[in-house]
Parts: sequence; structure tokens; C-alpha cells
Amino acid sequence: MANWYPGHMVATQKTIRELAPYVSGFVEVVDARAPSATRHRPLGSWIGKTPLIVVLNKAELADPSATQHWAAFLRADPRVLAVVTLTATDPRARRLLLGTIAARLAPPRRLSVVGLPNVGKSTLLNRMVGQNRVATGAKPGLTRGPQWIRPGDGWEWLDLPGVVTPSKTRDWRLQALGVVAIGPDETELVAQQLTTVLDKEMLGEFEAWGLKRGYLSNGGKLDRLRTAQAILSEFRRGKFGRVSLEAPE
Ligand SMILES: Nc1nc2c(ncn2[C@@H]2O[C@H](COP(=O)(O)OP(=O)(O)O)[C@@H](O)[C@H]2O)c(=O)[nH]1
Ligand SMILES: [Mg+2]
Repeated sequence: MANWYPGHMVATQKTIRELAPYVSGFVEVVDARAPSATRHRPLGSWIGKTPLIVVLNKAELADPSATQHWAAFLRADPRVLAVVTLTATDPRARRLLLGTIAARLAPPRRLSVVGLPNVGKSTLLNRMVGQNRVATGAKPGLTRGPQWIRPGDGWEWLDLPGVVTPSKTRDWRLQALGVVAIGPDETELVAQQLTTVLDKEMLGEFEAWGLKRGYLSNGGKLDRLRTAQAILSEFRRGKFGRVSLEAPE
């Protein structure tokens, strides 16, 4: 799976630091299934005093009670102005986010969406501006600089086509969520770690699950790679139910 591209690495520290004075709030999108692993810690110092709104996205795939705990945990952070739990692919996300921000920030409202790769930044931004102006998915877009999008509703959105890059590139949660690539020999390890948090009744043991599916190699033994790939792909499609990969301390 592709994750990020050199041409996308433009929204770096420098860009964010330079643009922060012109932005009324940064919307940091994280994956609700792993809100700590998918936060970008350096962001806080880059944006200075500019308010930070945290979006727990892909909430429909996360364990609702874990997400509630995460929201409360993040709200307690004095650096965080607001926390919004949503599903960017759902049309209701727009009113939810606009309402929350409008209650806390006076106009003119100039927002910028930031976050790690694949957390749903482009999906959310498109939702907010009401059009498919921003390319989503794993395909690399055209390399271009930051630009303001003014949908005509009084809000202004800064499209930072680049993404912030994760510092921990071998974190199994980031790998399972598709934020960072899985190395050629790491697929089974990531899937094994994932099975430790999946509901045992749904998955059972790694081996048993693969055998039940009939994933056998030539010698009749379990095809471990295929089993691992199937576990990851079904997890990403929500086939194991609503699963969170970490809980707040
Ligand atoms: N299930 C689910 N998928 C989402 C959600 N938001 C975004 N996605 C998907 O996640 C993938 C990455 O989204 P994208 O907006 O390109 O992420 P970006 O790299 O942060 O800009 C795409 O396949 C989206 O359709 C969501 O709330 N729920
Ligand atoms: Mg994007």
C-alpha cells in the first residue's frame, strides 16, 4: 500500500510555522482507533498560540466507549480548544465540525486541516468546502503550494496539500491503519499484533483463523502471509467490528 510521496511533503514545519499567524485554528485529524499514535506531537510547537481543534475521524470504525474516553482525555489538554468525533465520509460531519468551531471562534474563520497520511484530511476538507476540490485516497496529487479555498459561506480553508510525516515509522498501529507502509517482512508481525486487540470470538488465533479460511501453501501448511494480509484487509474494512487500538492511560 502506498502511503506518502516526496512531492507531498511540502506542508512541513516551515510552511506551518509561516502560515500559523494567518490561520484562526488548525484542525488536526487523527484516527479515532489510535488517537495518540496518529497525533503529530511537534505540531503543538509549530502552531504556537493558534488554537488547535482535534478531530477523531473514522469514528464509525472505532469502539465508541474508547472514543468517548479519548475525547474527554484530549479535552483536558489546555492546548486543545475542542475535540470533535466524526466520520468524514458521512455528510453530517460538516455541520458537526462547523458548529463546534463556530461556538468557539469568532469570524473571520480561517482553518487549516493537518494530520498524518491517510487519516482522512482530504475527505474532511472536501466535506467542509462542499466539493471534491482535494484529491483523496492513496494516489499522489499534483504538487502545488498551499492555497486558500473560499466556498462562499464565510469560512476560509487552507489546503496544505502536503502531510506531516510520522516520526515513528515502525509503529504497528500506524502500519495497521495504513498511515505508514508495512515493510516486506513485517506483514505477519503487524497482523499478529493486531490480533491481540481484536475480539477473540471474532478472530480467534492467527493460525486457526487462517486455516479455517483455507489459506494453505503448497506443502499444505498455513500460508502465513496470506493470512496476515487478509486480517489486515478485513480490519481496514471494519469486518472485525468497531475496534480501537489503544486506550488513554
Ligand atoms: N471508514 C472511513 N473511511 C474514511 C473516513 N474518512 C476518510 N476515509 C477514507 O480514508 C482514506 C484516506 O482518506 P484521505 O482523505 O485521502 O486521507 P488523507 O491522506 O489524510 O488526506 C480514503 O480511502 C477515505 O475514503 C471515515 O470517516 N471513515
Ligand atoms: Mg490527502
